[in-house]
Amino acid sequence: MTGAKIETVDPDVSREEMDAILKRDGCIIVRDAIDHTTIDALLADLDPFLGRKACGNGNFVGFSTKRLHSLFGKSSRVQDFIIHDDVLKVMDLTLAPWCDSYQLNSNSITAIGPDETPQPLHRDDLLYPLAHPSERNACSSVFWALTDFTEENGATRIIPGSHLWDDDRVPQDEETVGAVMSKGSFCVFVGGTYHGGGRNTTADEWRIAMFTGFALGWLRQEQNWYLSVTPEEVRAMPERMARLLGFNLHKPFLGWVQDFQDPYDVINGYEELSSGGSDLYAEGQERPIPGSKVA
Ligand SMILES: O=C(O)CCC(=O)C(=O)O
Ligand SMILES: [Fe+2]
Repeated sequence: MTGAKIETVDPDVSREEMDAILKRDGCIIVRDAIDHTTIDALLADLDPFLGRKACGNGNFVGFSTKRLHSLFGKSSRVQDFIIHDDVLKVMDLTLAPWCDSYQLNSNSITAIGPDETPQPLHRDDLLYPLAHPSERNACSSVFWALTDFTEENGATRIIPGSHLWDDDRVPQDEETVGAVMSKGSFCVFVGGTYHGGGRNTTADEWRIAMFTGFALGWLRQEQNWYLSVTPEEVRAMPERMARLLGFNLHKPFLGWVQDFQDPYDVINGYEELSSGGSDLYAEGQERPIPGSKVA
């Protein structure tokens, strides 16, 4: 330990205070942001899948850790943790300054079981060829505590301030701090922050997290949502959720379909062909203007 700590704030913390902490530390814990009833309902939906899921078999994915993916088809509660106001407030601060719209990068359950060894320390923005420190944050990671996170059961280890380090500095275990937090809280860190899953020294406790990663809207997403969710599932979602998955047009014209249509309109049944296209965002327009119908 170096004396560094991870700041814990209440959900009603001001944007200014949160921004200052994130800029300085690269990480923050938001305490008690979701109620236990919602968590227990999610865990009940996922329990059969987690029960039969095998543990990982590798240094990075662990040997006593279960990872569950494609959660949208497994529980209707998943979106409550993604389009959560407090989570989006952090993304507005850490990603919105560098894109028109940010997007969901990855979503999974990480359940660290008894006897797990620590995960190697890493930066989640290793997905992208970035030099550090980078003025533009590429991605931000959210870990929802679906159980209490303790020093003993594998709370994520984070090095506050390491988002400001250059690429030569090697992170040391002694520099990490455990993201100790109560069930219903979440920790967030920006992409350049060194971290890793913690050691679980308990005899019988599973530390269960929902990982929810976000990235700038102009980057390739870590998970390919277009093949992970069905069109029916997308149509049943709130618009914000569908757009975060990538059924969205990033200004000025990234990701269009057919004749410059917004993917959100197309997945919802817009089929007309345009007569040749027009500027997607005319001056003063909040939404793209789809091509006009061929007569
Ligand atoms: O489960 C954790 O606490 C951290 C996992 C992680 O950082 C990862 O898999 O990238
Ligand atoms: Fe990670």
